[in-house]
Amino acid sequence: MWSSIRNILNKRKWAKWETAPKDLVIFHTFGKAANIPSASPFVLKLQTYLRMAQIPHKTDSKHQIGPKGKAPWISLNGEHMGDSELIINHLNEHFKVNLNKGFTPAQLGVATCARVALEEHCLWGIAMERFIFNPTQFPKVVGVGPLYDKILMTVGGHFVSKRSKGQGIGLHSQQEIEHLCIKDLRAVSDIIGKNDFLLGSGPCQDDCAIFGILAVTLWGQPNSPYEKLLRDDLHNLRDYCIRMRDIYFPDWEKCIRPTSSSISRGGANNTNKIKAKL
Ligand SMILES: N[C@@H](CCC(=O)N[C@@H](CS)C(=O)NCC(=O)O)C(=O)O
Repeated sequence: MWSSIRNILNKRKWAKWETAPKDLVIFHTFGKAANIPSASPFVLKLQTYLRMAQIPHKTDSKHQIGPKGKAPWISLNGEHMGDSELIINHLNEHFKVNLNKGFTPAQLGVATCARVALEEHCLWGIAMERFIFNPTQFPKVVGVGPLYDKILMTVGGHFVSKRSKGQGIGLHSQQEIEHLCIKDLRAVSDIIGKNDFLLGSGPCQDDCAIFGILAVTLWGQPNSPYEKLLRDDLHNLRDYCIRMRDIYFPDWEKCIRPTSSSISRGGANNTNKIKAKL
């Protein structure tokens, strides 16, 4: 019932996107965060994919929540679509993109498993850290004002608590959850090893998703055990984030929301200096 009403209201609200130029992707997303273009790993994933695939797009942060009740979503040639992975599959077909050339099915299988471990499992540890275990930090990343922060943390905390229990991970203790999620991050660190990218010296499609989660862990999760792990221990993951950022976001500073408390990380294409600062 509610979803039918929502669909009718949305159709009216989104009518303006139906007249966008042909083949221009309208990328609907949350606003910029401090230190990172988006605090949402799925938004950052899709934003990275659009850049990797060089697909023409325009960003809209007015209509943030899409047809599946989540961000990111896109409008393309009069159609609206949600879910980062389904969107990527659709754009691959529509624009004849293949970012997986040169990899074997076995390698791509590993990439899928790494992506799913981070997006569908580790993500819950990250969300619980943000909204439940350490809720004073997340407003510093996304916060735009005390009232908004309060609503976000109250509503977000309610949903994360409920959904993480539905997923299963939310039934564990904080210590158990951290143990499980750190295990995921260590597994991805082992897969990347000394590679520049997930599967080797060149990127594959799933690098956008891996970057989405890892970048949020490193730059969007202050004072969390996961941030600490990447900064102090899993240096190949930290360096991977810096590498992806420098390659695909040479305009990173323009993509983030400036705040007085932003961590100084130097300019883009400045990997060594940045490494020294991290
Ligand atoms: N599977 C979806 C997940 C998207 C998602 O969970 N987005 C979150 C932000 S990180 C969201 O919009 N949450 C709002 C809500 O659940 O109400 C995708 O890949 O796009």
